[in-house]
Amino acid sequence: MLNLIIYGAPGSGKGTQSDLIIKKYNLNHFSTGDILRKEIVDNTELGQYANSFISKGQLVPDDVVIGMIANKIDSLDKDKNNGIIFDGFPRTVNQAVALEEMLKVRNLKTDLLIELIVEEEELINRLLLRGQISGRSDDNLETIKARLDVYENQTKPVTAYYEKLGKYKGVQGTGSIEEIFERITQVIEQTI
Ligand code: B4P
Repeated sequence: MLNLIIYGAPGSGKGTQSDLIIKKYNLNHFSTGDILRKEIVDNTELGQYANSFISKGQLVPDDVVIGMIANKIDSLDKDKNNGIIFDGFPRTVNQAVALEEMLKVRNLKTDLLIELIVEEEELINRLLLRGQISGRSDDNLETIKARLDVYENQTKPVTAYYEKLGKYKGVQGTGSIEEIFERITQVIEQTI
């Protein structure tokens, strides 16, 4: 069993690398961003509520995303669970504390947080490029800058939390997708 957090700034490639990691290690993929976007597309009440934050580059309130992740964990078939990738969660220290607690009471734990390290100019370029095709309400320059501010102020402290737990590993997130995946694989192999 391998429970992994893939962490990084907006556009650092969390979703991109998660797709490769889940295939190689046969893991469940819990992406709070994907779950919220599905709610937005389905125009549910939760989707409308979430979009009022996402379109401004703000975080969706902790209680909403924490509840979503708890439901996902409880929906797993325990006998067939090889592990989970948490992608884009936790994004605040509050979420990190809640995640560790909800795993503990279910006799589970996180093994590793992998940060994808990418400089700001590259992040902005990637997200603007994606914005040309994604149709996402948050891939425009103004919202990208707001997301990067939120990341600096609210999400960054999550790394110190996992450093203290001895579970933090940083990986350079620039280069080809395959090169980055190779770096991530090396870190995972040192852990399992
Ligand atoms: P997310 O869906 O998590 O969005 P992201 O940070 O933009 O994505 P990611 O880092 O996965 O980037 P990707 O691989 O796609 O969240 C969106 C919003 O939802 C948040 O801003 C927030 O409002 C809300 N939300 C989500 N989780 C939440 C939580 N826990 N709490 C509160 N609110 C929450 O890559 C980006 C682009 O780069 C892609 O176009 C990709 O093709 C490209 N790319 C990837 N790797 C590359 C490489 N090596 N070289 C060049 N380009 C690359």
